[in-house]
Amino acid sequence: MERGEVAIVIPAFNEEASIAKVIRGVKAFAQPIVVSDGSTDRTAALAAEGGALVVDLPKNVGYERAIEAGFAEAKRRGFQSVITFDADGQHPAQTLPEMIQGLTKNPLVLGVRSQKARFAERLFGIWTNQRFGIRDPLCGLKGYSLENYGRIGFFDSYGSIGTELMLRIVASGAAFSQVEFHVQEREGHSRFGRFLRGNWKILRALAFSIRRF
Ligand SMILES: Nc1nc2c(ncn2[C@@H]2O[C@H](COP(=O)(O)OP(=O)(O)OP(=O)(O)O)[C@@H](O)[C@H]2O)c(=O)[nH]1
Ligand SMILES: [Mg+2]
Repeated sequence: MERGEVAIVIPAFNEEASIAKVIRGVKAFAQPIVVSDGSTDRTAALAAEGGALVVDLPKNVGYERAIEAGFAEAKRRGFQSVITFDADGQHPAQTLPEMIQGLTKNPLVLGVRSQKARFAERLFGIWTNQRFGIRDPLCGLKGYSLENYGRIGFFDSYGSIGTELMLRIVASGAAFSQVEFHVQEREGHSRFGRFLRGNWKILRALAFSIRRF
């Protein structure tokens, strides 16, 4: 896959502590597109300075809708594939060559973290593993061919924490590969809500997913 064909979509909400370093890391492999939605720090400015394309939304729209905006931007600019990548420094850029290589063979490549932060994430993983062989459904590192996104038409419709497009692609019978990696320490606190709030959102998304898939 050519360099100009892959966009790295990075949702970033108040990630000024890590965004510059994350962009330096991924830029070596593909074009970063940072989506900042209502960040009140220098996230958007630092991303632009670092050489990322920046989608800067005026208000906070949440994780899925930020990624949705990144997919739309990548499609508009003619990229063939998107890899989603966290802005907090937890994803190592060294996984990208394997992810990009995987996308030349399958329309979906899924990251598998060395550890999962929350109880509900493990529960979600038990279900997806039994149902589809997906080991880490809530990993933020995932690669998609934009052909599937174009056909399906959206990334998320029910607050699936970044799992709906993956589940739709796999449920349609497409092949996928999985790439294991070591989670790096986060800079700053979770934007997602670590304990009760995070677990509750995940359990809600799991209930919706089981009903649908
Ligand atoms: N644009 C945007 N990005 C978001 C939003 N919420 C989370 N993110 C980003 O999504 C990525 C993952 O969020 P995290 O808070 O690290 O979630 P997590 O990795 O599950 O949680 P930790 O294990 O605590 O780090 C980070 O790059 C965040 O900046 C949001 O509302 N808007
Ligand atoms: Mg994180």
